Formats: sequence, C-alpha cells, structure tokens
Amino acid sequence: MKPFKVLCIGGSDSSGGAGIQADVKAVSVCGCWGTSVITAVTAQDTRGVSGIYPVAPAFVSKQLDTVLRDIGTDVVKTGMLPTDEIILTVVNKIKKYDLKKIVVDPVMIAKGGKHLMTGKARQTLLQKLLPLAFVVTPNIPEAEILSKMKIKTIPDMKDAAAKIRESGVEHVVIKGGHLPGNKNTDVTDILYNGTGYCEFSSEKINARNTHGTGCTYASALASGIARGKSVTDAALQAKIIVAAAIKDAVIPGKGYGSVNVFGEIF
Ligand code: PXL
Repeated sequence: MKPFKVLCIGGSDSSGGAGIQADVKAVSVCGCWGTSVITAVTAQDTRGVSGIYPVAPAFVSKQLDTVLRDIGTDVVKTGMLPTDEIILTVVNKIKKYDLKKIVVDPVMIAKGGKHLMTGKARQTLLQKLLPLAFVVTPNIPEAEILSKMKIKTIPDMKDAAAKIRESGVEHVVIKGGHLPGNKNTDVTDILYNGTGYCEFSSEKINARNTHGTGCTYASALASGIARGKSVTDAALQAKIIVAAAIKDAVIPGKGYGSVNVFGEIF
C-alpha cells in the first residue's frame, strides 16, 4: 500500500522528546509515513541543550534530493532550520520539486533559552520561506518576533496573524499556550486564512512536562493535510492529539518531561 507521506526537515533532539524524533512519532501515530532530513544535531538532555552541530548545507541538499527523487512527499514539515544557508537550501528544493504543501514550525528558542536559529536566519525564514508556505504555526513568542508586535490578548493574536500573513503564507495558526495571564482557564489557538478567523479553545492544562509540544502539533497538522483534511480539520486534530500527549507526558530524565503521543496504547 502507498502511504501518505510527510517529509520532516529539522534537528535531531538526542533526548528523544522534540525535533525530528517527535516529528516522526507524531506522523506515525497519525497514520502517515515520516521521512526525515536532519538540519542539525543537538546534544540535549531533559535539562537543556548543551550543543548544536549544524549539518553542512550541501549535505542537507543531498538528503533532500535523495528522499525527494525516490519517495517524494505529500507534505513538507519544517522545524529547526539553524542557519540562513540551510533555509536557502530548503527554499531551493521546494522550488526545484515544486512542493506546495509546506507546514513551517518557526522554531527559534528552546525551552531553556538556547537559540536554535541565528538572527539572520529569522529574516530569511520570513522573507524567503514563508512566501512559499501553506501553513505557519508560531507560538506567542515566535509570533511576536515574526509580526514585530507584542501579543497580550486574543485580538492581538488576530492582528499578529494578519501581519504574519503579509509575508505570503496562506494560513497562519498562532498557538495560545503562552498567552500571559494566569487566570486563563482556556488555551485558544487562532487560524487565519485571509478571509476569516477560526478559534480553537480547549481547557488549559497546567503542565511542566511539555517538551516537544510544538513539534508534535505541527507534525500532526501536517499529517492531517497529507491525509486530505482541510487546514481547519487538521488544526483541530492536532490540538486534540497534543492535549492527550501532554496528559500522557513521560519524565525520562532528571529535568523536564516530554509529551507522549503513544499514551493511550499502554
Ligand atoms: O521544540 C523545538 C525544538 C525543535 N527541534 C529541536 C529541538 C527543539 C527544542 O528543544 O531541540 C531539535
């Protein structure tokens, strides 16, 4: 049988919780075949990132050509893109293979504060990758950087989504988990497609073991699109999967725990 395919482009997280490892788990649980192109190797445990080793752009290029010439893909999902050169490499391949369904998770800073992308790369992402993207999935801090505005309320999220969409990306999903205000009982995500806003609200889970949330969300959303769902339905499915994965989190080391998409199996 031919599988639905999602190509995950991002960094390896040696702790197993985020990055490519989270991507392939989420894609698999969503019933798709995950291929992976590694952009950086991180040395990382549950307490933080201790080192980053970016892959040479020429070897990112080789991985992309190798996977795309044979297997191809229905959807591309990008995560950690550490340098300007690596983003330009990905942009060139998107054009070369005429890839249309690109889900961009604009990974910028890891939980402990370690930068996963250079300042110049942020600009390249905004100016070169987002114009080609189908969906972008920033959290609030990432949306503030991309929109160049402060986000404190749901109306601010909507304004920021409209600003980010000016880059040329078709759909903007801003995830509300980091919205300030500890009285909030709900987490609301905003989806904007240029004509209307969709709000997805769910009960706020006060969890500390949330490593891998963003990667899992974007990969589940990409998988829904690969299976032919609308962006709205895929975003809803992704939110449900992430909420369950937070509730079923595991604590493999001495620091933060990670989300776990396989919770209901065991
Ligand atoms: O959660 C974002 C993320 C993405 N990719 C890699 C990471 C992290 C966070 O630590 O390590 C490789």
